[in-house]
Amino acid sequence: MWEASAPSNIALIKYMGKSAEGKNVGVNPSLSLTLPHLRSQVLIQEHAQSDDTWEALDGKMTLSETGKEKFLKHFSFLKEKFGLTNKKFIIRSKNDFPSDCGIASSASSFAALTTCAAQAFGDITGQKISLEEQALLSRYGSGSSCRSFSEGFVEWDGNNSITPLPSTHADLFHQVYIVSSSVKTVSSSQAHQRVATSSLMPGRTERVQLRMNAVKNILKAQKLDWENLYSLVWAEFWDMHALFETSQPPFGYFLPNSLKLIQQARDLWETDGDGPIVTMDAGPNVHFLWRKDQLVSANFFANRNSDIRCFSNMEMP
Ligand code: 2P0
Repeated sequence: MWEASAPSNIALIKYMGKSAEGKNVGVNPSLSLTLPHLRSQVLIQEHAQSDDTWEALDGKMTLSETGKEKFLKHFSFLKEKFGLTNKKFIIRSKNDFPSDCGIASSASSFAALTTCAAQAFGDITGQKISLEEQALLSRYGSGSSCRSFSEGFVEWDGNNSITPLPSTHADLFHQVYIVSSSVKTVSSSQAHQRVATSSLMPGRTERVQLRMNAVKNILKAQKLDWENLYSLVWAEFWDMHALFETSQPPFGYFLPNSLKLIQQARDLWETDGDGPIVTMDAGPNVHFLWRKDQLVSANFFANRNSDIRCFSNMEMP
């Protein structure tokens, strides 16, 4: 039996839109921060049945039929890479955070599946593959998962280059507020396709490239330009959500509490000249990043919103 776990990540520069060649090649580069406190775990065991099967590791987690199919398809792809199509396995998985909570778990779960399969198949065949190769293979299962193979900030060019970015600024508090845990009416995979119809798609790559260069410069500088980082990450998540709302037909994820949280952060910036980095994925939940010296503000913010479920790497009230 083989076991592995992998972290999730939150994109500051978003992977949104795939190139026509398929294989989860992003139309633009992206940049994320790894979230070691939000993890998926996978167990793999050979079995005598005629097919690979999936079941929940804790007996509780549910996966939609499409989700299960996508997971098992990636597993088959990995077996093929190692020449192991004749063997059948049972795969058990779970997220360390509740699976019903609306935090996209595809990054951590596909990274954990690829890591675990690489260990298992490496032991069976003697073919050991590097972390870089594992990240590349994971991308075929789910694009964002390729950024979960290193700590800290990670840049993905959208294709075959995944680069950890050395930075002294990655030690941050993270909070994600679960505004809704309902299944999204437009999945991330559908969003990737639908944004191709947006009138704002022309020029998107150029806008991302400018923000990417600016964010990378901030992350590598000795002194952290937090305010500019906030502005760039703010512009980027609104840019992505504007793509959604200008697609044909338009779609969107904002709920009243998403706006309430965002507004509170904006108020903090306006009154104090300081506040958290704010971002959202393709969903209504809101992510905040705080510097370690903002502990008091971060706690105050959490207390004020204690009616909304929150996951964090800080002790929550
Ligand atoms: C990201 N998202 O960069 C962006 C921002 C959501 C919003 O990557 O189809 O689940 O599996 O390659 O990785 C979510 O898309 O898409 C995502 P697939 P994935 O994190």
